[in-house]
Amino acid sequence: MSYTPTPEDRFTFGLWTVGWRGADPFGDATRPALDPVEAVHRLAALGAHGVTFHDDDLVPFGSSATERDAIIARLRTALDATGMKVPMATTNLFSHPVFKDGAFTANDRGVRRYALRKAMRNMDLAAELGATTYVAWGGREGSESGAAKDVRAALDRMKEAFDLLCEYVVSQGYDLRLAIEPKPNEPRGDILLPTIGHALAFIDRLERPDMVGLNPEVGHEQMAGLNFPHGIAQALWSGKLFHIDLNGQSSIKYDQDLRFGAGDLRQAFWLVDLLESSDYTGPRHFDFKPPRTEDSEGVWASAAGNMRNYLILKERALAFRADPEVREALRISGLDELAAPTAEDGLRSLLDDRSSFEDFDADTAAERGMAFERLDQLAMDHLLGARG
Ligand SMILES: [Mn+2]
Repeated sequence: MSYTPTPEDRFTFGLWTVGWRGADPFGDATRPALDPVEAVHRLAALGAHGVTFHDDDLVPFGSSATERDAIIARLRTALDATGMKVPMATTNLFSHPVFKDGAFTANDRGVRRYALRKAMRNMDLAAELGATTYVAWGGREGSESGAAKDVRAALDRMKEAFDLLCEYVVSQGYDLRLAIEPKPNEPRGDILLPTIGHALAFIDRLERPDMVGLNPEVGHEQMAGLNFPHGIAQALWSGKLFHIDLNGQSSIKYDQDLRFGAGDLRQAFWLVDLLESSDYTGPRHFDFKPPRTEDSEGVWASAAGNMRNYLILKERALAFRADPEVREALRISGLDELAAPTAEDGLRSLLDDRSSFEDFDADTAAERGMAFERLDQLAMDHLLGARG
């Protein structure tokens, strides 16, 4: 199998990823600014399918209408020349100091109204460029201290914001769905809708829940110590995996945004195994940061590594599932049993079945070894290339 990506693999990158200049809380930028047009050409040459952007990645905050039009025209030319797509766009509601207390849930009502208008303005551009997913990451929707935020009121305002954004999409006739990106903390001490589970519960309370789903990010769930493939499985089960942010994270610490496959390699393997066996057909979107140690060429090596690692893991996951010994091990471990309903004949039949309880021999059932270790070692052998 070739590890060379093609547009059919649907790999996409945020302009802010390869364009990250390496400024962090302790140090200045280590790389020059990257022209979004160059990013489009370089990513296309590497085999990517498209790019995504925050409004301010493309059009610097405060640009005039004339400047904005010229920038968009240049991008469109680059997209046309390369065949690159824009499947998703999002809003920067966190960089400008006006958003220091959040955007949709800022205590200041004027900031909330401005944030909604800023999002809607970029939705116009997203729709114009053919995007079908609009991501909402509420990086500053949260607090550092208890009394600073009435969380129930803030959730009312968050619901109001999503209801208004959905109404706007419908009123404009756009083919756009919204995708919430959960994150537990950073840059705020604690962020609202911190995990996939919190966001799923929130979506159920919206006026148009069918229009809103998730854009989970690998590192964000792992920052909370959670199992990312489990979260993605629940998002899929709920019909809410609208988009996905792939990257790498090593355990519970600051948001590392390593290239995909770096960090927790085993979770990356199970994630690819899950995505490739699911009905998810959306982009494989990378939201990573090339470390600030890299020069401009190192950025492209880092970008290419994301796609290469995905394709290697895809090959290994497919080989794992196709291996007859694995299939037998899965059967022995009871995976086919788990797929069968527990009481297909209903409650009455369960209650009437003495073998289910009165005559059930718990001690004998307890003797069954699950053989998960042998199964997992087969997966490890496939992952590490130690098989076949
Ligand atoms: Mn991140």
